[in-house]
Amino acid sequence: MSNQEQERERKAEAHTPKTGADLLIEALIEENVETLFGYPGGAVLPIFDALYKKKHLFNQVLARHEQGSIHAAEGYARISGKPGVVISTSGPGATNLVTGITDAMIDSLPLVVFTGQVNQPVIGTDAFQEADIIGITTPITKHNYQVRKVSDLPRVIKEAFHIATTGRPGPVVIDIPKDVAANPCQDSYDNSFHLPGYQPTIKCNPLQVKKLKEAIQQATKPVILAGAGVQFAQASSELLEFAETHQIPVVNTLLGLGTFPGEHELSLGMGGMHGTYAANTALYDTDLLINIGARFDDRLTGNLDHFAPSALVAHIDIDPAEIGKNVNTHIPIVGDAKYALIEMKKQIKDSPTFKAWRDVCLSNKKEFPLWYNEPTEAMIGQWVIDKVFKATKGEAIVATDVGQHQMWSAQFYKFNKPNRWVTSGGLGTMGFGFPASIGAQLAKPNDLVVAIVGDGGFQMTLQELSILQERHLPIKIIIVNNQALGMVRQWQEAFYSQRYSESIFSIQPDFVKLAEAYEIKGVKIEDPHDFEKQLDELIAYDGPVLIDARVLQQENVYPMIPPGKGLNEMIGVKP
Ligand SMILES: Cc1ncc(C[n+]2csc(CCOP(=O)(O)OP(=O)(O)O)c2C)c(N)n1
Ligand SMILES: [Mg+2]
Repeated sequence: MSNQEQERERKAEAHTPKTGADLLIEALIEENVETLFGYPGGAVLPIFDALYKKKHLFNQVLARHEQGSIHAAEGYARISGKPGVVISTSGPGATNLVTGITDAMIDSLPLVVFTGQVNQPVIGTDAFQEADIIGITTPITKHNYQVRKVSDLPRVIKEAFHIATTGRPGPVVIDIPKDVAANPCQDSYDNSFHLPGYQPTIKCNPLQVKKLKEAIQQATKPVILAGAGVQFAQASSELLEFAETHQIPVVNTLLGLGTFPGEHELSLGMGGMHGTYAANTALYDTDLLINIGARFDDRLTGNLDHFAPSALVAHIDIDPAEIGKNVNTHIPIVGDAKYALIEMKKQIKDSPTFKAWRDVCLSNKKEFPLWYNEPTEAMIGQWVIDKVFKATKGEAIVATDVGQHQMWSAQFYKFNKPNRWVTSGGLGTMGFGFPASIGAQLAKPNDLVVAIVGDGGFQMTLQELSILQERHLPIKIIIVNNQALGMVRQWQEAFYSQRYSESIFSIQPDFVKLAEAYEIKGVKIEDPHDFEKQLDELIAYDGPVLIDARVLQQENVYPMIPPGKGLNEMIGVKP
């Protein structure tokens, strides 16, 4: 904005009274919000107008669909550790956010979502673009508000940021009727609020840690299960120290990947349905399972009757509702993972060595590694991911969509650091990966971001290609293109007698032309040698790239715990 323009706006501002919308913008500035994912519409016109006057203070991103906005906000939150902020209009704008809000809720991502609402006098009359977003989002938010008085705005916004980012993070919706945003507002954004009913426990009870200490001293086969809670608590270095000091093997959950270095000797890799043999066998045989910040999702546990059947279970979680929800827990430790690990360090100075057990785990890891058959003619997904891992030296931020390519990414991209992995774990939301990569790149503009997507899921949100050129985001998109809904096809092959009901694409867009339509470099690669030859250059390319990597349709994700089976019933462990 030129000085002249600024002066003109300053004068205009001095003559117009402050509104609810102005206060909202003031609040965003006070909360240090830099990046905003918004999409305008009738009910939020006052908010977008207030934003216009302060637009130089924000990095505003106009996705092409509200689902794109919210997944981008999730990717941003996951990588930056800061809340993702979304503004949408009422009715269809708000309902387009529902999948992303649910996704953020189950994966514990902090979001503050502002939805416009119709004017208060017509609420409840089926007014134009009215939707009961409070009713709709009540089960899928950590908390939600409808602001009925402009003087409530400061408190509500302050509480919302606090609730979204503390304790177990999650999405908070603030529904703002148009008249509340447009009304004059005398208040300013102050910092006081009072939430006696919301006091997350950060510091765990040392007596519970003492119980864990005693359990470790009795154990012969301990295992650590590390989930996303370790990342949220920024406790990776404490986890590493704990595991190394006591030489306890570590299994990661899907969302916990990177919280413990994937290439560390003590890492057994991912556990669960498509986890490693070493991880699942350790979870099955252990006599002391130490869960740090994971929620015992059914894709991890498999059949609960076969989950850690002889183990004493300790569970550290900031959300007490998670403890004992799925798995009977003997030592509950409620609190922040970093605090708990520091407390453990204070209390557990020495422990027996678990050398014999550790050697069993490490020999399983060596003897039953993840595998694939080296391609000769056609590429396969696992191989593509392995090559991307090597070409990016394991340093990229990787966002994936949902399906086979996601599981292969989790298996073959070894994350050695936290804050590098963006995936939809709990909800398994197709269409998540590509917009989430945009949020990740905005959070870390100087880092290499790779979006690994399926040909199916990419088609759900590919309209966000517009943002890449517009914002100069050099994301490398790799479509693992099996011309199928691969994961569905795999299940139909294995469990539905190869009846491929609606899982194979008979036509697809020309993805290269599509990239070009958005002024992005696009390449289609079918031959493994070409892929190897071109990959380094494409990764190093100074700008966005879309790679349509054609892979064998019949390839399946192994190993696998078949549905309904237990950790000890894996198939496809060896070629
Ligand atoms: C929104 C949504 N709809 C349906 C599904 C069910 N589903 C899970 S994986 C999958 C196939 C994904 O296909 P693609 O994106 O091509 O990835 P691939 O498995 O082939 O790697 C489907 C349909 C889902 N997870 N999310
Ligand atoms: Mg596919």
